[in-house]
Amino acid sequence: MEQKEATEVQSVAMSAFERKMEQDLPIEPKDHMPEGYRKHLIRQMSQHAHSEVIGMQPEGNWITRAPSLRARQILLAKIQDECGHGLYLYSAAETLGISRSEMVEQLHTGKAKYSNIFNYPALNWADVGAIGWLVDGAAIVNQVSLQRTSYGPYSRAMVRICKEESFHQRQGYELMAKMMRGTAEQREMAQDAMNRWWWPSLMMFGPHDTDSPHTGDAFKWKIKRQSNDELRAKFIDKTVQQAEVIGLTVPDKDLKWNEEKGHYDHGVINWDEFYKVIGGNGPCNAQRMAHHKKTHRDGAWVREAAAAYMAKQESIA
Ligand code: BYC
Repeated sequence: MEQKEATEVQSVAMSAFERKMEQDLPIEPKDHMPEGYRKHLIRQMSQHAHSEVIGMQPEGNWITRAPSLRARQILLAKIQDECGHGLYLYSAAETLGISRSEMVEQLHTGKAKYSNIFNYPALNWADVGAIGWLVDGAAIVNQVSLQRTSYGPYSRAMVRICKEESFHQRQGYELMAKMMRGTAEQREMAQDAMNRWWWPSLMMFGPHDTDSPHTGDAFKWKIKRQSNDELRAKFIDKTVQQAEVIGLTVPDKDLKWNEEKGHYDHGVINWDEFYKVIGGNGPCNAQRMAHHKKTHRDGAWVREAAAAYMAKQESIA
């Protein structure tokens, strides 16, 4: 009898989830949800949070070397935003029943990934522009789409993140435009940065749809609203025009407008490089993880102090 009742409760809860899905209503933390949906979100959201936090490293190197006070203030504000994005996303993921320390543990043991793009070095000041313009530009195309993702806390985090991300993209584009108006050497630096960041930025959207194992479930559960290839095409279309305006050349000899599709066709993406990088063997993987682990260890006293303070407040109340 008890077993029968439990099964009935379960099936009513499941149909409530399905009804919400059908009606395009957000799924909230206390709603019943299939285990696969919960796991899928934890994987994606924690990886998204890790990307925001690890993503501070390549640009962080340039705070003390920014060429003017204005540039330094802008870069500092941008990097602080990225940290905030990581925090919103960790908090949103925690509503699914995983703790922040478990997520960090998964990052440190290699179980959780972070975006391929942050395993490349930022070699000079033009790279700061390329990161803002191309990396944040790619991220925003993906994140605008995720504003309509089915999980309420994730979708709401995206709305706020997108507002900040558009400022990031513009600061990067402004920096690149300024360099393109500068000396021959500066123009060369900007083009070189574009050449190095273009292809890894295209990889940020993930493998082609035909090779993307999670896309099927992601569409079924309305976690993704547009596919990896659709979003990549959107990014290419708008970025090629922006490059032309400031005189940069897209490093792809096969790039060609396809009238029929209404999109650019692009050259072959080096997926061997992508899998090598996300498998832990990119140019900076070891450095990024070592830095994160050290900083996490060094910050242990802050977490302990915050926990002790909270315990004290609770004992007073
Ligand atoms: N990098 O089936 P697929 C930022 C993995 S940060 C690494 O297509 P899915 C910023 C994928 O995880 C913003 N791994 O997966 C911060 C899966 O492996 P697992 C970062 C990747 O989830 C600081 C396997 O490949 N944005 O803006 O359906 C400074 C198969 O892929 C990548 C996000 O994180 C990749 N690029 O689609 C500046 C967006 N792509 O998990 C800027 C949120 C794929 O089975 N994430 N993989 O081991 C998403 O939208 C989706 O997860 C993806 C992939 C589109 C990335």
